[in-house]
Amino acid sequence: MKLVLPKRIMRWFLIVLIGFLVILASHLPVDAVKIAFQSSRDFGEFAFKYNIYLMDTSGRNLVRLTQGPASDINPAWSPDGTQIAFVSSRKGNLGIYVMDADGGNPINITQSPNGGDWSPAWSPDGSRIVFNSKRDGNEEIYVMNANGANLINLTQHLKSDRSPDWSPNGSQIAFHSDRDGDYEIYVMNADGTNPTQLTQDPWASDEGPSWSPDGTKIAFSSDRDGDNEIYVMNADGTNPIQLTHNLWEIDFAPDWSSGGRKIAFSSFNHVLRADVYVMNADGSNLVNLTQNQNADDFIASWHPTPLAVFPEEKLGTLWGRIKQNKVK
Ligand SMILES: [Ca+2]
Ligand SMILES: [Ca+2]
Ligand SMILES: [Ca+2]
Ligand SMILES: [Ca+2]
Repeated sequence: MKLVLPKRIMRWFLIVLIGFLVILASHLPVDAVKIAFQSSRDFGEFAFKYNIYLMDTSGRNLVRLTQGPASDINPAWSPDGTQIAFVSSRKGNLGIYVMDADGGNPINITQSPNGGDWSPAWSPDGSRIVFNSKRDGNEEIYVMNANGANLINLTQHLKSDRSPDWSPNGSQIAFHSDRDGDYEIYVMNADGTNPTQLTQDPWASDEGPSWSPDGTKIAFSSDRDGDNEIYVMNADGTNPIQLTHNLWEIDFAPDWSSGGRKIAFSSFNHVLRADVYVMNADGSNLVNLTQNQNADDFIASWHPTPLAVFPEEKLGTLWGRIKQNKVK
């Protein structure tokens, strides 16, 4: 009889503990399992043409999302993971397009006769797309509604302003510019005001900023030690840390996982063939996901939500039902 009470308490303790852990787990950030990227594998060596592909974060289950003779590049997931913005030459010059996550329904949303549109990124609420373009003679950062309306030049600076990335809280846009003579990372308010220089590295090209999902850090690439590597710094520019040490490889274009635990990036190896890599956010556990020596695979965009849109996954089915408003 003496042991009954402790056993019962033990059982309730375990139930409460398991319940607590389940609730905790459901609130932990989760990394999505899909990465979009551009690949030259359909066009042969040195064609410098690309299609957009999808793969698992294991590097498996490749799916081609675009086809045709034009180049499709620079994929960028919408924040809800249902669409991908990209750049295509299918109308002659480079314009911004948006397609469904399965590659369907591509729509051309910029139609500048000068083209030169590049590097789209979404606002965190999905309502706007920021990109850079040299349509007016020099590279500027432009913002527009996600359907292409209300185009605004945010930078209006004679130097090259490129590679915008919207902060997760929506208030700022990071980009790189050579306005001090060489490329540095800058942030500005989302309306283009108050541009602020974050890196101060003369001679080095600091490029391709990517905000961490919690908004506290910015990853970027730099050749400040003589060879292009991935770095991460606080969002105010302090405490830069070198994450990669891949001598003779050009590491660039970092993109954080949805949960913030990993960073995908692109790397040209010593024979200038590109692959997509993933590492932990501290630089450990580096993995080559594409491992394709016959083609260039680069510009990774990590799916932004843990709910994948793909029917082979149970969560994907749930997401599909949410999309169709069948789950209220
Ligand atoms: Ca400019
Ligand atoms: Ca610099
Ligand atoms: Ca390197
Ligand atoms: Ca490759």
